[in-house]
Amino acid sequence: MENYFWYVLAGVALVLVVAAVTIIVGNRRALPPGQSPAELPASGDEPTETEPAEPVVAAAEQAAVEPERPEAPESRLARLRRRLSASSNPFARGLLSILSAETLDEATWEDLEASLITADLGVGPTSELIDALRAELSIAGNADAARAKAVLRSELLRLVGPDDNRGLNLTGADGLPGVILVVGVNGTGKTTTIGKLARVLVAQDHSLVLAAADTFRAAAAEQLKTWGDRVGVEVVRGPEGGDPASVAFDAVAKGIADGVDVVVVDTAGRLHTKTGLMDELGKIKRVIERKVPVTEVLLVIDATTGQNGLAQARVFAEVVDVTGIVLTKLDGSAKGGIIVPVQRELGVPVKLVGLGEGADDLAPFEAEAFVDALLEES
Ligand SMILES: Nc1nc2c(ncn2[C@@H]2O[C@H](COP(=O)(O)OP(=O)(O)OP(=O)(O)O)[C@@H](O)[C@H]2O)c(=O)[nH]1
Ligand SMILES: [Mg+2]
Repeated sequence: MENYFWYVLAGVALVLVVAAVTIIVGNRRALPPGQSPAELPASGDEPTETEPAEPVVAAAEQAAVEPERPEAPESRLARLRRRLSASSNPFARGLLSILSAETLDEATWEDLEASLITADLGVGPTSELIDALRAELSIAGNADAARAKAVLRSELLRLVGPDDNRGLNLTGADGLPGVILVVGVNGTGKTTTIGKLARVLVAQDHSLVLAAADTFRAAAAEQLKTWGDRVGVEVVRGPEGGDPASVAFDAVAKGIADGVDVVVVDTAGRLHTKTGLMDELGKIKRVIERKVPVTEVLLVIDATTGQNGLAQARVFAEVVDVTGIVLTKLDGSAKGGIIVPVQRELGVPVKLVGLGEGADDLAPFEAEAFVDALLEES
């Protein structure tokens, strides 16, 4: 009998131990989805194997000291494409509205016309596009969505033009550096574009020097220096209020002495209507050319400024012989159509587009990729 009592007691104790272990293990596993044990409030428990506290801190520290590397081209292009697609770009939405219209009546065509004009495609290109679409689609209608889209694609491509000449002229003659002069009105994104471009060129193993020929504000040179430091590129600067042409000259002299591939010259933003400042820009170019030819003059235009961008383009082109256009702030802009008239106005191609404020938000402009991104329904 006494033995029987001890058996029962041992059995009860065993059951209690098993129950306690089950509850403890169960509690550890039953975390809400996505929450790791380390995210729970500290309870004095010993760290479990999955405790990620140390590695996370280490990774954060590493990110802070690691020198920056430009984003790989593939993921950059995919991300930039998303910024142009209809879900985030009003210009694309306007274009796609024609494909989803139930009938192609007068009202539909008028709506499309209005949205293209709003997108700054310009009156001439807008009527060309609408006439071509009407001619192609009025017989079959847009019942065949794939065909309607193909027509829209080819007409847009025709307006935007081929990609023959969109590369940057980086190569100077006789082993001398190529020189890129960057110009435009205030705040269009010149300095930011140079910073982004420097990253691209460094990633392509080009050696370069940047020239802070915006001497109006000390902050302008600082801004360029910050970009240069991020990718280990030297920035030549002068005293605040000094002669911008002499900074450009010094930078080019340094570029020649160091045997770099490219010198990129940042200039102060200036209104195209200020004759004195426009003359100064002409002087900067002439002074550089005492040393080496300027191989590329990039005019930076803010896509959101619309038709005023055309007036700017005209005047800058007269003064410095623009060879390529950078269209910035295309991200989320309803004004992407400006690409067409600005190219027509100057007779020079858009070579780069800015699609955000991030360090890698700059892309070479490619007509097919641009049109496809606009027509991509996501
Ligand atoms: N969303 C967007 N913002 C941009 C883009 N490019 C430049 N910016 C922003 O535009 C603002 C002006 O850029 P800056 O590079 O300083 O312009 P800037 O032409 O050098 O200006 P000034 O030297 O004063 O004439 C900054 O806030 C940039 O981050 C772009 O492609 N997209
Ligand atoms: Mg600037």
